[in-house]
Amino acid sequence: MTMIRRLAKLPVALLACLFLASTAFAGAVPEPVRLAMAPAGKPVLTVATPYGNQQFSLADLEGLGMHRVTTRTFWPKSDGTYEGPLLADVLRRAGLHDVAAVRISALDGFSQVMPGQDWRTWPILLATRRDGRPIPVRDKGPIRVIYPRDMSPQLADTTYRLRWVWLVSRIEVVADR
Ligand SMILES: Nc1nc2c(c(=O)[nH]1)N[C@H]1C(S)=C(S)[C@@H](COP(=O)(O)O)O[C@H]1N2
Ligand SMILES: [Mo]
Repeated sequence: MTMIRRLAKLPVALLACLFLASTAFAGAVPEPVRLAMAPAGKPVLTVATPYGNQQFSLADLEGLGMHRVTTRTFWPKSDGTYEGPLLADVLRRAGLHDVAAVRISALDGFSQVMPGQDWRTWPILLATRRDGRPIPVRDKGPIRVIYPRDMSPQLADTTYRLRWVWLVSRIEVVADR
């Protein structure tokens, strides 16, 4: 009798697990989102290509199509919801989608090389907003690299941690090696 009762509870437990799994991953995969456009403004990002520099304002970046992701980061205060264009779309606009790697540099002099495999594998955001609002420089904006970390356990690897550049100001091609 107790055995039968226990068995009867199994589907309930399974459903509860499915429900928890679905909420845990809600928003973990970047999705297109519509937001009021940033006003036209000054360039905030330079993309250096073999054919010359391309400048992007926040409005230019957001005009490429906004995506939203909710994710953990490596820094508890940074966990949350971000919106911005896909890095892949920005690089495509600049003609750099297929290059081997880029160097992403920041206003504070920090920079990291990101291999092309990253933006060709993952929908990485060049976030211009957090919770729908522009990100102030003191909060690591106005542009910040956001990996969709909760999409895959692979992205929890510390290899990726340094590539979460904030205060992004410049992207350039790294010579194929
Ligand atoms: N612009 C910028 N981005 C940056 C950094 C930085 O100093 N400047 N630090 C990197 C490093 S070393 C890590 S671990 C993370 C977090 O740095 P934090 O521990 O100072 O928050 O972001 C990375 N992105
Ligand atoms: Mo760090």
